[in-house]
Amino acid sequence: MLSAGTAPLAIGGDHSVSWPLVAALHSFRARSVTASRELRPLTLLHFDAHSDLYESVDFGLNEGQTRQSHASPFARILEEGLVDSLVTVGVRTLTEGCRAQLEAFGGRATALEARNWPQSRENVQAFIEMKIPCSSDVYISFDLDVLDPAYAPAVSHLEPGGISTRQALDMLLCLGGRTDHEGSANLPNSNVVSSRRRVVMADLVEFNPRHDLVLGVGEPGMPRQGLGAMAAAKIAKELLGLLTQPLEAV
Ligand SMILES: [Mn+2]
Repeated sequence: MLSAGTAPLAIGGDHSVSWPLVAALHSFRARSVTASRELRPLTLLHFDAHSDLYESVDFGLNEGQTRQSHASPFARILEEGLVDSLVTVGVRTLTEGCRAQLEAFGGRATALEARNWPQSRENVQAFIEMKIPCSSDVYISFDLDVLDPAYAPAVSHLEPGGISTRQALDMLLCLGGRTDHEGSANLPNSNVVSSRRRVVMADLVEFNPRHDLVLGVGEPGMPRQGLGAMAAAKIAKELLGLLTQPLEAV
């Protein structure tokens, strides 16, 4: 898909999928370097209740410590230098070990905790301006559990105290230079972003329909809608709206 010039959105799976996806993007970018064309910096914008930075985890499955799971993708991505920087937002589970990992990666990794979420659109924009260089290519990794369970209970690791769907959308819209309206999936914005941050690939992960709250049960003729499924669909639509820029165009 990358070779065909499209900017892919990966949907589904747990967070372990992000490591191979980012590795694929890194390898594609490395092949596209020419003498006359330098790579733009690559920033990974990571929405998540968790930092997913564990060096390794023992899940108690008689497999011992594993370094390849949904708890560790961003440790591997940083170790392998697959991105220039990692910006994690909405996190609210930073253990001492995770904070130590963040520090170990130095200035390449930063985290915006949910409790410090900017309280206005202007401050969200200011955060993006500060953390993501204007000339950046951006990979967005969106773990649905960044949203508070009140908005998206359809995840495996429920973590209260999260951000709202509105707050997540505001950051996506600010990233795309759109603060006026939504529905950007219907409005190709290639002219808007050509000299700005360019979202080149994204994933939306950790949706678990078995934990969803289904609305409309028992109402004859009414469609049954999952609360978390609706939130995921909205996020997917806005991610698609950001992925409209052909990769060849700089
Ligand atoms: Mn998570």
